Amino acid sequence: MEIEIGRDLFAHEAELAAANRRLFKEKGITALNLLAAPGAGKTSLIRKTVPLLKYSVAVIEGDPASSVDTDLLNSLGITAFQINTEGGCHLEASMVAKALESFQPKPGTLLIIENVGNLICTAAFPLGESIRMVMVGASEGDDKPFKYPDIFQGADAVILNKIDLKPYVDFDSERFRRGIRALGDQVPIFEVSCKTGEGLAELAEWLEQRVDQLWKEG
Ligand SMILES: Nc1nc2c(ncn2[C@@H]2O[C@H](COP(=O)(O)OP(=O)(O)OP(=O)(O)O)[C@@H](O)[C@H]2O)c(=O)[nH]1
Ligand SMILES: [Mg+2]
Repeated sequence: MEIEIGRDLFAHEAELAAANRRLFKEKGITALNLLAAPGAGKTSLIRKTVPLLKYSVAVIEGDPASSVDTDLLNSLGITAFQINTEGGCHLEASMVAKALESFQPKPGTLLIIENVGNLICTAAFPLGESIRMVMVGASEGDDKPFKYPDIFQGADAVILNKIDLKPYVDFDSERFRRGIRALGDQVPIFEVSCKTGEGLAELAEWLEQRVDQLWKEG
């Protein structure tokens, strides 16, 4: 019986995600779901990468509480809207749809959705995004792909952040890459540092090409 309930829940979430996909299309928005553990550097990535992009960007920030990240981004001139999950460990498609009733990015916008910091629950709740990026901070350890495989499934890009810390935290990039490759696909892996800026230009270039391709595909 419990399995049935779980199935119904995930089928329902998949329907809501599909409805969001239609909504994004109607509004002319490309949505990107940014997934990572707390403190991996999601907001840092947004603030450092957005100025490198040719697209108009808007951000939805998902956090259990506070508007810290949204306030920071808005203060930097990056349009951001806060969703508080009131303690919830992930964003849901319905929360994003509701946010878009009051937050109206203009057509042609790349909408970056910073999900709640979490490597487990966020994997199970699609938001209707067409780009899914998963980020790990080097200080979290090179074993994350082995321990949290679900979050990496279906990712369009994997980002290893905080590479400036690699020597101090004994992070083995080869082991990390083996873990990703063991999941069976050839997803691009970008090594970056939001502190030094290393690798961000390559990531921004890849993202622009991906968005261009999605626009062409309609
Ligand atoms: N050394 C180093 N520190 C970084 C890097 N990127 C981010 N940080 C620091 O890591 C901390 C967390 O960064 P955030 O960007 O707030 O991380 P987040 O994933 O948005 O965190 P939550 O929204 O709380 O889940 C901050 O103190 C950043 O300055 C990096 O590349 N290198
Ligand atoms: Mg953040």
